Amino acid sequence: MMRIPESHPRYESLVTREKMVNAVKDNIIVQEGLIAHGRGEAYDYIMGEKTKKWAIQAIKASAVTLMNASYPVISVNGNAAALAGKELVELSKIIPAKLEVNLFHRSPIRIRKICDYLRSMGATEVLGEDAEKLIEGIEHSRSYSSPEGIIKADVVFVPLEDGDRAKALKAIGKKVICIDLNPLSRTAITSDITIVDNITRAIPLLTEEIKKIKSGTEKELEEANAFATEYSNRDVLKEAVEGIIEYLGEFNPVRSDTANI
Ligand code: PTJ
Repeated sequence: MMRIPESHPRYESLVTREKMVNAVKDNIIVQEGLIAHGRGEAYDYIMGEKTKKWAIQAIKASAVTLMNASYPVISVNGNAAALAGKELVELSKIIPAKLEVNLFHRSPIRIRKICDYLRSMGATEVLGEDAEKLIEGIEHSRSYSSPEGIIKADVVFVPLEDGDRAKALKAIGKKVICIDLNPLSRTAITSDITIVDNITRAIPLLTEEIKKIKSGTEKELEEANAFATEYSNRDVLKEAVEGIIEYLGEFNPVRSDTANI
């Protein structure tokens, strides 16, 4: 493994890349996942690599929606597992929600590897190896779902998704929450709530928000519920795009402090 000096201005990004490459070797991520990660990095770059106000709003709405769900399921793919496996396990316990491994580039080996990986991170139950039911309207491997998982869910959390499943899930009556750094994606637009942020930052914040609501007062819970009821995904996505434009508008090539190196 390459040694990355901590003094490198892009240390975190380089360490994450190494982690992703190793996850490919371990059969957790597919090579295409590295390309997807690159797209994510590019979007993160043009929003300053920080959690912005549009993501905070989406996290607030997601927290109470997941808490109120009667059968919430977290769908985990290779990238999500490699980037935030441990944090997703913690989130599933806090809500509580089922974890289901659901892959676009599906293979029995990868399903098993990712289930094992999540168990090694502390998950007691991981669905996905038992997937058999097909979700209507999806013509690829993501259609496979566990009869005890996504099929039964009322709310499905799909961090880092690849497009048309959000639409198919909504068509069969599910509420869909996603994380996607790309506010222009079909998943982002179709979902009920889209957290436009890096999964590595968003999941711990979501867990914290749920803990906060759970330990808060009745009045705070009512306010959180009202916030989620009023929530408009389209408005928040619009804010995200406007926020990116504003951030880029501040860039000045002669002032290095405005660059994001
Ligand atoms: O493990 P598999 O087989 O299920 O495959 C997983 C990938 C990610 C390869 C598959 O779902 C895929 O091809 O996804 P897409 O269509 O490339 O979409 C992934 C989306 O996630 C893109 O819109 C990226 O901008 C976004 N993204 C990438 N990295 C991050 C991210 N969003 C949040 N945090 C990230 N770190």
